[in-house]
Amino acid sequence: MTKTYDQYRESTLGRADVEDTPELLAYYRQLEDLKVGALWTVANKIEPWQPKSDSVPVVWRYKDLRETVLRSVELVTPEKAGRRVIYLNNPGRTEVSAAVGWLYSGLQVMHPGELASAHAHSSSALRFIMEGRGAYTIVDGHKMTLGANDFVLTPNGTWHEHGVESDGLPCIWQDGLDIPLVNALEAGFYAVHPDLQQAVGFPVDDQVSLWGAAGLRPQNIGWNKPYSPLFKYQWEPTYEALRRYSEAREDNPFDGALMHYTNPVSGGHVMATIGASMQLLRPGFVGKAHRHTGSFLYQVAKGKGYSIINGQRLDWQERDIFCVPSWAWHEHVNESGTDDACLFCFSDLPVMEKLGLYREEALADNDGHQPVATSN
Ligand code: 1HN
Repeated sequence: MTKTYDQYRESTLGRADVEDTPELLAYYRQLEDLKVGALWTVANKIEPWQPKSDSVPVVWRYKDLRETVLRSVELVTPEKAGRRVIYLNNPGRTEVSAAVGWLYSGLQVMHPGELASAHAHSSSALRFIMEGRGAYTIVDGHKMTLGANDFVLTPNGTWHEHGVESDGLPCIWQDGLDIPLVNALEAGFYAVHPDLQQAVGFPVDDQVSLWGAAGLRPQNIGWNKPYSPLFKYQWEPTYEALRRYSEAREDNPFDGALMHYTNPVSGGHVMATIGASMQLLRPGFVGKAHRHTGSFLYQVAKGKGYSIINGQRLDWQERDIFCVPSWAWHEHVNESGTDDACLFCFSDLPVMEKLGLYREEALADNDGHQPVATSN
């Protein structure tokens, strides 16, 4: 049987183990002058035995954030701010403004009658609607109306803008972007639309009309862009699909009933760099612990429960957001004995998969459950 990475880890054999001597220290200084370095001085750091995330597990509770986010309406306008957003700042990732790993997230608020102008960037983005009425997003001339728990794409390179109809209610949604990743790759471009606002060129919600019927593909309408033509995934059919799935199959031991939002043309992830899923934890579900590569940001679409992440218990309820850093042990529990819980999640899974970096492991000890070190 092959050894697990954990079993190899104890050995120092074959690892860099060079002690400093005055000659070596002088040599290192010479190397520095030449803008080079000796690999053995950094090898153990740059080649970790296994992923060691700088991100820490965090839960952002909506009851703590909501009022603060709403207060920004009194302080700045969307015109001045560009986007009126309070972003999630993981204490281990403040230098790159990431919520977890290479993913950015924030809460954006708009009042009825407000508009945020059109722009485009190399980052791919998504929105998950948290509350309000009358919100819309326009993506490359396609206008979409948005309600709570709807999920919308604004892929890499598309012109996009948002607003709330004058007869709506204040709206708050979660933005998710791959900005830290695109910046790390030094590949980011950004442009403001020359007219500040784009024209709506199609019937409202036309992409949903064309591409949103499960199992049906429109004749004579092509799509060859590297992201899903179905820009909006509505809550009701998503929840219905999850309920049917959970009636048709046993739970997955780690995730209950989990479905990926997909590109209806390819069957693959919705965008090249960001994937998303919704999972249903049936009443009383107690998941087992596993870990995998990739960074994951969850929003509680429905219900109440907790997750244990690297031994830390994080309690959550509807609208709370929490993160699972790469290679962190995690297990989810639905605390209700009567109601299901639903977790929306977005991640860099498409990147991990495409680059051949996805790896997954179940916790073998203790019947698959972590000891809980701290509660939060
Ligand atoms: C962006 O385009 C939006 O379109 C929100 O609403 C947040 C954060 C950084 C860069 C672009 C939006 C953003 C963003």
